[in-house]
Amino acid sequence: MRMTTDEALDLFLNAPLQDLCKKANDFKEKLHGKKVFWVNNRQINYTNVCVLHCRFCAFSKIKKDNPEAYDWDLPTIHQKAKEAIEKGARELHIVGGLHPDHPFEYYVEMLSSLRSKFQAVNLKAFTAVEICHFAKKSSRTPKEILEILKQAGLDALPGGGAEILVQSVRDKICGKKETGEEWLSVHRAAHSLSIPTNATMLFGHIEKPEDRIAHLEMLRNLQDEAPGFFAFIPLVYLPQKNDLNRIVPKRTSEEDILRTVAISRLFLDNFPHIKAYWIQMGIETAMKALHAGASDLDGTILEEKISHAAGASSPIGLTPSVMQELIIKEGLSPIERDAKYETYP
Ligand code: V47
Ligand code: SF4
Repeated sequence: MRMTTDEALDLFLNAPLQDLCKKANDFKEKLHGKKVFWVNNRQINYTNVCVLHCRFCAFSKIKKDNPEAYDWDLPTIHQKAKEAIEKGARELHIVGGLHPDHPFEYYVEMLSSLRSKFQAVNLKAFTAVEICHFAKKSSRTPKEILEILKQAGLDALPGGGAEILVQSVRDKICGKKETGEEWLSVHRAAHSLSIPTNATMLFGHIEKPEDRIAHLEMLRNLQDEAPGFFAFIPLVYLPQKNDLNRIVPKRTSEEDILRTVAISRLFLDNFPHIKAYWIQMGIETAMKALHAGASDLDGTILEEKISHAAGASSPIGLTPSVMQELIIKEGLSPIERDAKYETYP
């Protein structure tokens, strides 16, 4: 019998931490044994100029003339891609702010020019929120946008922008963003076009445990209805330099992070992977998460701006050998993958 939301809430709140983590680890081992998946990748956060101002976000700048605002041109993006590919990158994770000026054609050119120069690398690009922004700007539907981007070389959508899908909470932390329903409908459309996607949840701010479980339920339902999610990534709210800092000035505890990873693994029984995003959790906690249900460590990353703007203290990137050594030290087996979970011996 499948876990109900009441059971999930009860386990999350009341199970002893060790028991909860063991249960989640047993389930993870049923799916993947001792394997831990990782990717040689680079994040390219192409601009921080954004028409929105989500309260938790320390990365975005509304004004283009803010001295900290940037907007990389295509040669800069190509240079960053080239550097990563020379280091063996199999995935470019490309996301940015919602720039007010660029036409949709600019993003099509971004992907098609990358694809024509670098045929083998996977392009995991643009959150559902960016897809909706392009749709509004070009008077197209999100599905039409996805079709064009797929044609231009898009391989997968990252899971950002989900925040908390429960609308009452979403309204309080990012009221101007697409609704939770709209976020889900972009991923539904992507799956219908055979574009695989990920899903995130930003937690550890004003949301209640019930909101987290409701968020997981929406994802589980969508995966039943229109499968296509590879990984779920619980994103740890980081409190620095954002507008939520006055209300939530501290990062949540390690126990809360591990409980959230574990309950996600158990509840999302139709998701292949739970990711321990070491950039936000920190390496030590990410290693513990590998024994609490997580089967993926994301990647080498090389450069990251969103979490580091909000106070992430992790290094900017890890080399592939350090990544593998970390996994082996935990008694687990590193498996290199790409954005589509093709694996490499
Ligand atoms: O969408 C913004 C979040 C996301 C903060 O799909 C914050 O493989 C914490 O989505 N504290 C971007 N989080 C990161 C993301 C992601 C990361 C790794 C892998 C994948 C994947 C996706 O970061 C944003 C937003 O939800 N974010 N501000 C903050 N203060
Ligand atoms: Fe813009 Fe994304 Fe930051 Fe929101 S989270 S302000 S959409 S960059």
